[in-house]
Amino acid sequence: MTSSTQTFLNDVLLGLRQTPKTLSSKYFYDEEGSRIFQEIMDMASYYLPQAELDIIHSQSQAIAELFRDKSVDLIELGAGDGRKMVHFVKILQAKTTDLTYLPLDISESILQVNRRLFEQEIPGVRVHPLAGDFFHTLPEIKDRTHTRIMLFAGSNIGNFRKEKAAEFLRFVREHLQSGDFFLLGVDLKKHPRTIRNAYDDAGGITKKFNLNLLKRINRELGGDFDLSAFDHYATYHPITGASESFLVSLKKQSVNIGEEQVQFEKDEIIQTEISQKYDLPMLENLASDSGYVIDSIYKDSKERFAWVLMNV
Ligand code: AVJ
Repeated sequence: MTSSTQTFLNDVLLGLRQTPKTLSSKYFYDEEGSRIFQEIMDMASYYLPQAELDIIHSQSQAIAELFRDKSVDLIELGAGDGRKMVHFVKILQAKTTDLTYLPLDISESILQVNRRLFEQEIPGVRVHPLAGDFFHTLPEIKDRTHTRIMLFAGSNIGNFRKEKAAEFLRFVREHLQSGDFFLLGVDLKKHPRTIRNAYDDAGGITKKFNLNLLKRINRELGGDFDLSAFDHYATYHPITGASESFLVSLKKQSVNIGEEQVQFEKDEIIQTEISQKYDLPMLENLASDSGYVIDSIYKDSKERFAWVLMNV
C-alpha cells in the first residue's frame, strides 16, 4: 500500500468511527470524481463557474490596472487545468512589466495540461508550475522582490468551515508581505432555493458525485459499500450560509473496508461536504480573523459570486 493510500484509509476509518460519521470532501477528486465534477460544472443549476467567468471577463482590466508596471508573481492555489484563468492572466501580462504565473496543484499531470494551455494561448507567458501540497510548494517560491497575488478561486475556500478557512488564510499570509495581495473567489448568499438546486440537481449528477466517494473506498481500500443502499441528501441553511451534503444509509447494514467493519443504522448519515456561502459582514470577519484588510470586492452582474481582493 502506498503512503497516500494508507493516509486515505486512516482518514476514512477515523471519520467513520466518529459520531456523526464524516468523510472529507478532499477525497472526491479521483479520476472518476474529477470527471463527474466536470459534469457538474456543465449543469445549468450549478451557477458558480458561469458567475466567476462573468467576473473574470468584466473585471480583469480593473484588477490588472492595480498592478500596472509592476513585477508580479500570480500564485494560483489549486489551479487545476487553469482554463478559467487564461483571460485574467492575459490581461495581467499586458499591464505588468514582468509576470510569472505559478499554478500550484496536488496533481502533476493536471499541471502539465495547465502549462501547455497557457503556452498555447498566451505568447511569451512565463509559467512555473509546482506540484504537491501547499505546505511544501509555497515555501519553494523564494523571490520576495515581485509583488505577489495569491489566487484561490472557484469557491474552493467554501469546503472549509469558517474557522478552518481563517486558519488556511492565516497560513498563506505567512508567505505574503506588505504590498502583496490575496484574491479570493467566494460564492455569495442568495435565494436559498437557487443554492439548494445547485447541490441537489434533478438529474442526479451531484448524487453520483457524492456516492463516488464510497465507490472510491471500494476501489482503493477494498470496501464493499452497496451504493444502492445509500442516498444523497443536500441542505442549505440561509442564516449560516452552509450548504451541506450527506450520504444516508437506507438500511441497517454493515460494511467491510479492508480488514475493518463499520456498522450503519437505518437513516444514519455520513457528512461529506460543506460549501460555505458568504455575505459582506462574514467576509469582513473572515478577513480580519485571518490578518487581512479587504481592498475591494468584485461581483458578477447578478451578484451571485465575488472576487475579494485583500491586502496583508
Ligand atoms: C469545487 C468546492 C467549489 O463546493 O461548489 C460541487 C464542489 N460539490 N457540487 C462546491 C461541489 C458539489 C464545489 N467546489
